Amino acid sequence: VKTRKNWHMTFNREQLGVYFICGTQDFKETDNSETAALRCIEMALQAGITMFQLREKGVGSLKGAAKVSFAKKVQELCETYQVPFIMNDDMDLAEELDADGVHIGQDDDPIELVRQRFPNKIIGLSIHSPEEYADSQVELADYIGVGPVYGTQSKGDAKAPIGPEGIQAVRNVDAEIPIVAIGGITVETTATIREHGADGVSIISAITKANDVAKVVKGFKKF
Ligand code: TZP
Ligand code: MG
Repeated sequence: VKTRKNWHMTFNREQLGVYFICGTQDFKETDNSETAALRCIEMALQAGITMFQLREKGVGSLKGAAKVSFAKKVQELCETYQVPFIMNDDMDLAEELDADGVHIGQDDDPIELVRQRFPNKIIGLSIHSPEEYADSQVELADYIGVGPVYGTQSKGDAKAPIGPEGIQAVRNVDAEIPIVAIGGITVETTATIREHGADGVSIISAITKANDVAKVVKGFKKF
């Protein structure tokens, strides 16, 4: 177990409950992926997601000024619903917009530098296994994202699925650290995942591809 400081005074593990992640690339089958994304994000906020991460990344994602302008619109929505706005990977944009937090993977800026740069932001770090937990400075993070639990279509370079047992394996080495599970999660698998030690679930496609976003979000909220 690594001793952690309460970096972000307002962060608590309940905020990981239903953590929605997306970017316009997750709506590329629609006519206007930006409009579709904003509509979905607002429905999800209205239905009660507890945290939001902008992950504008991969094939078809916005770049430059278009990304900045889209991010500002998403941030405004999050502010309206008082839900933390977390930026994936893009530390410069997180600074420019003064996002509530950032999420980084093992190949992004080192967490030591990110924590120096953002002493008061929520920082999430991706962790795949107890070995990666041991090798990472998780004590500088507010929460860890553990997965992929199941197979996923939403991340091209996703690692091998770890199953609910993989969540339990990380929980077993740290009883306290806030954990959000990720990867192929549906309403149906959420109970099992939480029983294996996750404080919450982070989801892309189960929400972005939902016919009824509000119904799915409320389904995730029952746990
Ligand atoms: N990291 C590990 S799996 C994943 C990310 C970003 C994608 C999760 O998306 P989905 O659609 O909920 O499987
Ligand atoms: Mg990353």
